[in-house]
Amino acid sequence: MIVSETAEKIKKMEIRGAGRIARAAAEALRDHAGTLKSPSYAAFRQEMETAAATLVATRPTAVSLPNAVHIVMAGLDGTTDTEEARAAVIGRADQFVRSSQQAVERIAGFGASHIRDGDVILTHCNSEVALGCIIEAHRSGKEIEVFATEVRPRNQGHITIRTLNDAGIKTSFIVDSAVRSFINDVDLVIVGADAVTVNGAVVNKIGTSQVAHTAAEARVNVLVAAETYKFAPRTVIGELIQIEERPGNEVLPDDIARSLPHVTVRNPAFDVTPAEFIDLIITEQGAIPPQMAYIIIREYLGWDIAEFR
Ligand code: RUB
Repeated sequence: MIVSETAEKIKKMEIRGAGRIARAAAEALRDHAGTLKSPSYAAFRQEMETAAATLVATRPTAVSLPNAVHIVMAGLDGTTDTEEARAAVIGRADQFVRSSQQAVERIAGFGASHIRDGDVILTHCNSEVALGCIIEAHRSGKEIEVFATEVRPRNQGHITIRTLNDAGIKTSFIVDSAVRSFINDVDLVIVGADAVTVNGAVVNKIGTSQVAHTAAEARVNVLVAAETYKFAPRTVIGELIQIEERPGNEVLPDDIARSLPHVTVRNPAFDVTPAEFIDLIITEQGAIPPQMAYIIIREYLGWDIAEFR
């Protein structure tokens, strides 16, 4: 797919979920590198950088996106030969997509081991990795049930319940505000992440922090399923994760909003759950307490602090 098309699809949320966004961006860069007919290495690099910037600008919260772009674009370094750079970018993109898919599978295995026979699990939004854990637990023969939230305003819960239904998992579909009413029926919360900060805070779909807070009050464990490329290296130098605010008409139709001149619709797409409300973050490198997020950034993302200058 061409870069502008992928960027548009990510913006419009036709491609959504942090992992899928990252893979789509890597593939778009790979395809772009494959088709460019740049007259020189400098021109090739310039065109790749423009494409990378277009992709990164689509959705600001999912750190998987700049991380994936960074990993792929590193193929441009260490050479001034266009064909070498092209091959490196294509190779890195393919490798990223492969390892991302493997990470989802590994996390499913680790996550499933934290789910006991008979557990009732609550999930919020539509996370490929969180669902992977739930489906793997079911596949391995555990009798489980799921509560899935609706996820206003974009209703990602509808995708979640279809996936759970197709897997044959008994599911209760609830509105977001019903979480506290049902939390005492729940044994475990599992959600995904758009970003994990150095202090172990998890940025995920709006409402996740409410769910986690409710779970903490009810002494229900909260697991976050997140590949290591969702950890945010720049938080090491104190950068904050930008929370995307989407158009108000996702929440309230324009004609109604126009008739209410004193009302402003606020529509943040994500929120921040502090580490204290999270019991474990399950990565493809194993399950860690959120306080160990720094280790993942240092050891597994392996980014050099010098890169941030
Ligand atoms: C999706 C969302 C998901 C994370 C993780 O938000 O918050 O929980 O992205 O998803 P949106 P995954 O629908 O606005 O993109 O595990 O699939 O990467």
